[in-house]
Amino acid sequence: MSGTERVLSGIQPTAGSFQLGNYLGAVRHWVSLQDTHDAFYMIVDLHSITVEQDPVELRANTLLAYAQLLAAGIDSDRATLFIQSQVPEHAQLGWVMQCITGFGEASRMTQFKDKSSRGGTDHASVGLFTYPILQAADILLYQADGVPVGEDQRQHLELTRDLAQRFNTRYGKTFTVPKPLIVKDTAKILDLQDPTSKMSKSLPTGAVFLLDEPRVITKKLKSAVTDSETEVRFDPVNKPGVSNLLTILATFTDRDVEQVAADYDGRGYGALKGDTAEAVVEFAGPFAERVRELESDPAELHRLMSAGSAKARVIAAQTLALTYDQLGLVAAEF
Ligand code: AQP
Repeated sequence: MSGTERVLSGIQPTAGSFQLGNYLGAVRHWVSLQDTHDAFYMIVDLHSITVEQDPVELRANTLLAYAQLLAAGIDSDRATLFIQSQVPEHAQLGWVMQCITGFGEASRMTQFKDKSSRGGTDHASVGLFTYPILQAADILLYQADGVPVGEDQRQHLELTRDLAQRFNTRYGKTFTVPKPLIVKDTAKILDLQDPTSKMSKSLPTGAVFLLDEPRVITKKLKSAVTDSETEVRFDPVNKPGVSNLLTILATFTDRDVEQVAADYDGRGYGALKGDTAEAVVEFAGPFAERVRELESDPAELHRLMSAGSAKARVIAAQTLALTYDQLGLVAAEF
């Protein structure tokens, strides 16, 4: 069902599988949002190339990401599900947005600082630096009213809002200024080996991948870093590792996290880890099976992708034409 408010979100094809955080913090909510909103979801392959990708893997991962979104419950009839690079207006509006962004303003984005520090700022690409500006273009192209954001994306959405307002003030009303969509129970899932940082596809040692074999998932959860105490308590500040496991278990079993914590009173970390692994495997097993089924028909996946991108492009082209016109760029008459 299409509602009146439009939402937009995206995921990078940076690995062969989504990790637990991508699902619990984002994709799971996208599935519910398609019931109440006019939903646009995309595989942001242009964002993924801000760090070097192997072309063969990127192609395979893009197809797999699409299959995973379908397997998770995104309905390509209800939501517009598409590939960013198949809609050239993203890169075109991205350039316009770069031209109205201050260098200092872009320099304040903390995610660039985090991600570039992994390999040293000198080795980071300019694309990684301007990533949030392309993200602004992604959102503004579709005149999205709301963007479901986790804490890590809040600063980028603020930049998007500033850029939309700046453009509208300078050149006349062109863009909808998007609002953050606060989704209830948006969990931030932490790295299992370093529970002070978030779980990430690109940090595989501490990540649980949904398409991993059940025994790998179980092993990773059972060896999650906790602390030297024995008491199971939900306390994200002092017990991030234990609280992370509680969050994962509570979300998969649809229960309140405090209630789950109470169940493990006096039972120790081993029981918590075992049950969390079981709950994740119970979801991941059938999920992986659905993905394999979808993957076995690549022609159908390509057909769905192209249809989604064509649908998205109709709106993107309208917004870009309006933007160019407002800027004073002369339209061709061919
Ligand atoms: N650990 C997490 N907890 C909650 N939400 C998360 N997301 C990612 N990690 C967590 C959310 O997943 C959506 C898609 O993410 P993305 O692929 O576009 O980029 P990302 O945030 O950079 O995800 P990764 O897994 O960490 O990828 P890499 O390693 O490639 O950078 C987003 O909505 C994000 O908030």
